[in-house]
Amino acid sequence: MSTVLRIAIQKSGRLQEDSLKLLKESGLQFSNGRDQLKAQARNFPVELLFLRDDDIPQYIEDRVADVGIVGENVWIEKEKHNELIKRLDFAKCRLSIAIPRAEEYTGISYLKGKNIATSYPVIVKQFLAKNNIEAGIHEISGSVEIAPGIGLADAICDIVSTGSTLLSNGLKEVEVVLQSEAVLIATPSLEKGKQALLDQLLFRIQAVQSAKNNKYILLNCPNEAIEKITSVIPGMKSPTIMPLGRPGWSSLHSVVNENDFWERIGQLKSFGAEGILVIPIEKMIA
Ligand code: PRT
Ligand code: ZN
Repeated sequence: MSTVLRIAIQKSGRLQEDSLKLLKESGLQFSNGRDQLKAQARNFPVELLFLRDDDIPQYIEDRVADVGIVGENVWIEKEKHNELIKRLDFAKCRLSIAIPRAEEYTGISYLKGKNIATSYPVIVKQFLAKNNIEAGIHEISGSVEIAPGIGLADAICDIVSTGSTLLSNGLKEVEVVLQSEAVLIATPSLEKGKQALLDQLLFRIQAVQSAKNNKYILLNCPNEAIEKITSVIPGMKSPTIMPLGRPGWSSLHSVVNENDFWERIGQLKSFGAEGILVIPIEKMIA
């Protein structure tokens, strides 16, 4: 039987769409049957397994799946024998402790002797131990944010993204326990053939991520500005420079990083750049 890499992704929920999108952008083609348990890629030896996110670390430990995509929070909480292979830059959130808004928070010692409701007992326990705090942990599986209001707990530890859930339940965030995003996890020692497939996939994911973080930039500039401009947008090796029809002017093509995009544009304009065009990049391979 030929080697196939089995990738577990969330069946439905916050991770599903972006997980599939990443794999599609990495060139994998699947027939979309949402209700199915498995899907075979048409053009790459990959099989997808659609599972509940909480079950993915266990399936990987049991080697039913080889790799999987879960929130870092789930990966840590489940304490399975899996390795974090790559951070995937989506489903960003934080796991935080929150208390009723009317309470005065006096620092972490406030939590001493309190009862904290959470779906993440392992992570909360580690956090409390690290900070030398003794507190009770009340594990509940959903609707954690209502626990203080119904007298079930003094505080909660739950996922926060915009903070609006806390707000509408009369709570305030007081400690960030963990920053999380979607991660690719895998069995520690994959057999050689599967590892080779994973390496190919990682190479593609890297190309997709680099492309997202960069833009292709074209501009016109007076020839005497070329050196200065090159120093701020050196590109992958060096910019492409072509003479314009107008004497003394050139067209310069390069790559600019998303993070310092606006700062660079400001600099380029001050150096005399004109007619600046910025274009998304689909894949980027260094
Ligand atoms: O059914 P299954 O078990 O597979 O899914 P699930 O319901 O357990 O998980 P799901 O789909 O809700 O979330 C999957 C993963 O997405 C989580 O493990 C996190 O890593 C990540 N993620 C990112 C979030 C959020 N953002 C998020 N906002 N997970 C949950 N929330 C919830 C949070 O629990 C709270 O109720 O949204 C609320 C807070 O959001 P704000 O915007 O009001 O702060
Ligand atoms: Zn879940």
